[in-house]
Amino acid sequence: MDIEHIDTERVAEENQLRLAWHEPDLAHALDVVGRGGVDGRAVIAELARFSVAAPSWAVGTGGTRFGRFPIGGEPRDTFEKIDDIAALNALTGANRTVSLHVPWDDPGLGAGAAALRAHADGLGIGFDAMNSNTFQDNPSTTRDGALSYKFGSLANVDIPTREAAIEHNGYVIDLGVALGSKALTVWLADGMNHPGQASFRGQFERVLEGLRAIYAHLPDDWEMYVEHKPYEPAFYSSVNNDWGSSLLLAQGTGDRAKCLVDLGHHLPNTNIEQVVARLAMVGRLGGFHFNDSKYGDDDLTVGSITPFQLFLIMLELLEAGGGAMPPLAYMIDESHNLKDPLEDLIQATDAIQHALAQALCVNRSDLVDAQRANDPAQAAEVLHRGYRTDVRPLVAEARRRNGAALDPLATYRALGYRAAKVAERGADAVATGL
Ligand code: RM4
Ligand code: MN
Ligand code: MN
Repeated sequence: MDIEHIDTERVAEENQLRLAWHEPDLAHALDVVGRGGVDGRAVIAELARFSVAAPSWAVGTGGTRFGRFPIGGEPRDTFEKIDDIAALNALTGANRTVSLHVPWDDPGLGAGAAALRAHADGLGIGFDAMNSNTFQDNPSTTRDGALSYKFGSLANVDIPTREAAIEHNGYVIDLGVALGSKALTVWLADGMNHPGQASFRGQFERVLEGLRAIYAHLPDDWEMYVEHKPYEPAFYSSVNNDWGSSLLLAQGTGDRAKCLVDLGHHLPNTNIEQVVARLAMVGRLGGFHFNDSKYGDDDLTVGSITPFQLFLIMLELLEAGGGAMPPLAYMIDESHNLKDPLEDLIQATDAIQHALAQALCVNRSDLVDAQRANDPAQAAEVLHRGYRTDVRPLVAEARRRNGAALDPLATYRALGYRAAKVAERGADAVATGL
């Protein structure tokens, strides 16, 4: 496959330079995990199988309300965003799908969607969950500015506004069908900034009613995910504020309505691995957004702040999937304010693969034995044996088997992708999105 500016042959050449030390490192890693009773080849196979979607809005630089510092060469349209994601996937072998946010990335129904799908197909990229946007006013979602989401979308007391929000979600589903997607993610900004502004109960009931109307539009083989978040942009209360509310909404909507866990959408110190276990236990875990956070919805690089927590979350996901990653809609949801967005996505994917590898290196039957023996010290030993394993050669090998790079960041830099894109797209090209 010919991927513009990331030539698979060049990737192979770069790999060749590293094989002399990769091979002995890999042999050693397989020995080490084997001594712990873990089949290293099965770990590599599961790593090679796993893929996480890249969001269309993350290939441009992010920013805060204080400023944005674009790096140049950003994709100018959705087609170029897919080009960047194909380049990312050529390096990682683990980002085989894109998750679109509409209307930021709206190809239009009919010919537009068909052309985008053909472009993505040609690059080996599929379409993961679709994201709707009723948290901003856009002409295409507000009947050309005739109404506004300032006071909410599905929770709004104004009936035409609620209807427009439902209609927009229906449109996003239709678009997704044309692209080959199988799921809709609904994240709402609805809530309150001021006590007394609205009725907690009324808002929740209206959101539930709206979700049911959207669900009625869902094809039989589709799922819908509701994504909770405690605050921002609503700073007093959010309608879908935590996993309890999210579960109520999913259960009240229908069997194929599930919850989405975003790692940055929890109040400080929340036990996220327990949230994952609970939702999986009742069959309502459907989507997953990776990032990391120090304070709130910081959208920092996966694994950069709380790597041990990420490892524990991976263990719960593996538990839910019977030793393999369960078939959820996985996506990276980060904002790249300082790094080159593609470099951050490479590092995020790498961090996910490392945490998964560490979790796969936990000897699960030893853990169960320690739990049955009421032996927390031994349980900790078993966990640490997995967590402290140097899994780098296993991850690199999984990538190599997918035809991707042993060292994706160094290879990205060696291939000069960003410089080529600055030359092609311009030093002032800025992507759409947040
Ligand atoms: C939200 C949430 C959603 C994402 C938007 C842009 O905080 O994480 O998943 O679509 O941001
Ligand atoms: Mn998210
Ligand atoms: Mn978020």
